[in-house]
Amino acid sequence: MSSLIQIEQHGAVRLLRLNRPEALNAFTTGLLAQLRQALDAAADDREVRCVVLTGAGRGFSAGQDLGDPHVAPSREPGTPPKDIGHLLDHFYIPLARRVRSMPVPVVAAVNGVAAGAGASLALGCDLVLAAESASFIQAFSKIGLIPDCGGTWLLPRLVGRAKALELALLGDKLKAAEAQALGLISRVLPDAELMDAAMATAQKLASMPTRALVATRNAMDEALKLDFDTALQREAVLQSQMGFAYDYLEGAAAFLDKRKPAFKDR
Ligand code: T3D
Repeated sequence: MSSLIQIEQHGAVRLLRLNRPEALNAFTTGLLAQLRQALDAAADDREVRCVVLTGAGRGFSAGQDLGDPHVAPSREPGTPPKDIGHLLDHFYIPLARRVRSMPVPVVAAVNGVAAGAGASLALGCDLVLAAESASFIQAFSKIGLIPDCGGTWLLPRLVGRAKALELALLGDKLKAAEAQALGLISRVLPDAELMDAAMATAQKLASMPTRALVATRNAMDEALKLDFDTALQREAVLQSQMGFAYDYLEGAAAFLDKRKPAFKDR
């Protein structure tokens, strides 16, 4: 594998860094394929208990690479337009599903601009930390597209319909602090502290009961589609599963023994 994704292992934390800094980590099909492979590998590796996603250079990701020959519209008169729906079917949909179904928590460390599908990728992660100088841009409308890679699902759920539509229709740059104030992301840090904070958060998550953390994410996503009573019943089913798992026995025993728990379920 060439190095469009830089991969580092820090204890139980897998750090994945998008690595096309010369184009603000815009997604080519090659980068998308390597990111998917790297996420699959992290999901399959039982030693990995948290994944951190970040970008090399001054950007997180500028979204789809608009010059990628697989998707760039031809300028030759009479050439039929390409069906960019295939790009979604083969790359963005599997990627968005992969992030959302990871068997471990995923932390986005947004180091700079996150535009278009780059913003959707970050916002689809479980926790989103951003540098003060980072920004989020729903760039799609500016080029005649709609939010993708989960954007239409994520935005209204994160900030409500009115603000989601304002962001998506106008496509204005949202600074990290504004994104936090809206509830779009969880935390903003001074630029120099972003990676240390993201890695410390990831190490903390990695030491926690992974199966319960992932079940919490899944239950919350599912509950958005359920009425209150059905959500209560779903909680009971999941809690019953958690109750039979090693981590609950360990967590409760460690509390009573006044010692640090050693969780291992995944
Ligand atoms: O097929 C499909 O398109 C379907 C899928 C769609 C999913 C999407 O993500 S659609 C949205 C695509 N993204 C954009 O429209 C964003 C385009 N980029 C920008 O608007 C700006 O670059 C930013 C606001 C993100 C950052 O601005 P700035 O001034 O900080 O940087 P810059 O100078 O514009 O960019 C730096 C370099 O990155 C530059 O290259 P150069 O001139 O130094 O050689 C620029 O061309 C390149 N770059 C930035 N974004 C992209 C890109 N190259 C290709 N594609 C990009 N998206």
